[in-house]
Amino acid sequence: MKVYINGKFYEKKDAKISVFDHGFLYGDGVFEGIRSYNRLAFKLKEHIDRLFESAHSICLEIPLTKVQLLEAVCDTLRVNKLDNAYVRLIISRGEGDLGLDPRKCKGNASVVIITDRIALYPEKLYKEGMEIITVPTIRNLPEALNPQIKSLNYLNNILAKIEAINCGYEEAIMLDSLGYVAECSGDNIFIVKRNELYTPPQCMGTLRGITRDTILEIASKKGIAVHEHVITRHEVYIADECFLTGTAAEVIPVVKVDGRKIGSGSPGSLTLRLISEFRKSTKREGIRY
Ligand code: PXG
Repeated sequence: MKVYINGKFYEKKDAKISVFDHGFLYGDGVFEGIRSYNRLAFKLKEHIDRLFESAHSICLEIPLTKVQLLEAVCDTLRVNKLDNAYVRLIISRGEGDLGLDPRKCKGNASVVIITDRIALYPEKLYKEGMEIITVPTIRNLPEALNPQIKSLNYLNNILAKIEAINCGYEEAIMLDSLGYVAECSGDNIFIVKRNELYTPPQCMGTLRGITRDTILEIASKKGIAVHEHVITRHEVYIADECFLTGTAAEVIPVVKVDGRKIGSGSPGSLTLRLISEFRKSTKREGIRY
């Protein structure tokens, strides 16, 4: 597997970044997780737009244009001869000194593109649904570190993941500072009640997920009502269906939350329909490479 670093390809063992890079020292940088299906990079433009927004928000100048970055992602996929892949696109502040001051980072930000084979949850979980729990760590306050910024500092999410794993679960519901359901450690959350969809609004400490947006798009095309509305844990417990969305997990049903069975206790019919529609869209949409 070859890794792209600042315009050059390196073998995995030689793909290295300085320990003085502020991405390593402080998590000072931004990233995206992208997938490709049958040589179509799914929603690549949307991921690159979000990356530029994250970078702009932290005053980080990406040393490539959007078109150049899109080409670099496609080149990396081609060089690695990957038809189906997971892509990690990382922009870090670059090499500086041991202080916080980003002005000390001489030269450009570092651009890294790593590709890998797709790591999915086992297919069984998509058929039978997963069990998740609410964890004590709340999502970052938007006023402090806005979850819209996909920064390299993911400790907030990692703490939630650790708390879920310590309790024997793979994914965690994170609440916002008011106690409403925000999202999961690496996924957005949806519930279904009376055949209508509900998902927390993005202003409440929730990342505007690209998979979430794809589900909203599919729902509107199919005439399914969607409410971007605050959700309480109680509303999750009494929902007819629940599912999570994310580039890594795609769309995955949830059948138990905090020990409460959701709906019938197996993946709901609307969830299964949306999984099927989502998979169809990954087959026809994207940037060909
Ligand atoms: N919320 C958070 C906090 C995320 O990190 C999503 C929602 C879903 O967004 P997209 O745009 O992918 O639909 C994410 C996704 C992982 C992993 O291993 C997930 C993400 C980043 C890194 C790793 O599951 N982000």
